[in-house]
Amino acid sequence: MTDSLVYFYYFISYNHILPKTEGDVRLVNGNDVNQGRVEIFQNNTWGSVCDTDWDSNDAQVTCRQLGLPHAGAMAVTGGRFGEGTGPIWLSELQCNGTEDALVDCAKSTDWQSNDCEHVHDAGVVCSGKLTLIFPEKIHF
Ligand SMILES: [Ca+2]
Repeated sequence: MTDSLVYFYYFISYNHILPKTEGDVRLVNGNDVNQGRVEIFQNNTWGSVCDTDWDSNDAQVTCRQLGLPHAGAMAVTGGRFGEGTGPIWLSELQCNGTEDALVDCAKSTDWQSNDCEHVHDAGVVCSGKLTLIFPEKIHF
């Protein structure tokens, strides 16, 4: 399949059909389906991840969990994909980059035990294809 077909399949399956389970992740408000604000499903509610300690290892795991290209995954900080409105479930994630899911990563704080604010919502860009990024919305 071409990349766009893969992304289309991802978009349909992950965002609209498959039931949500604890620890699922999704990307919100990106310019393409391979990027966006990271939200994780916990306690039947989608919530954000704080950008404290958010780095490329954490981004790689997010992309791998979604079945998206992860080798050149980039961590996006500072709520650049917009600010969420739900709980801020996770902060200070310490992924080593090889985990299959964000919930498998070590973290310095427990679920929702942080004083983070949505202006610090974390995001990812799951491929190194910089042409997919709209530069007016992301500034590294
Ligand atoms: Ca980290």
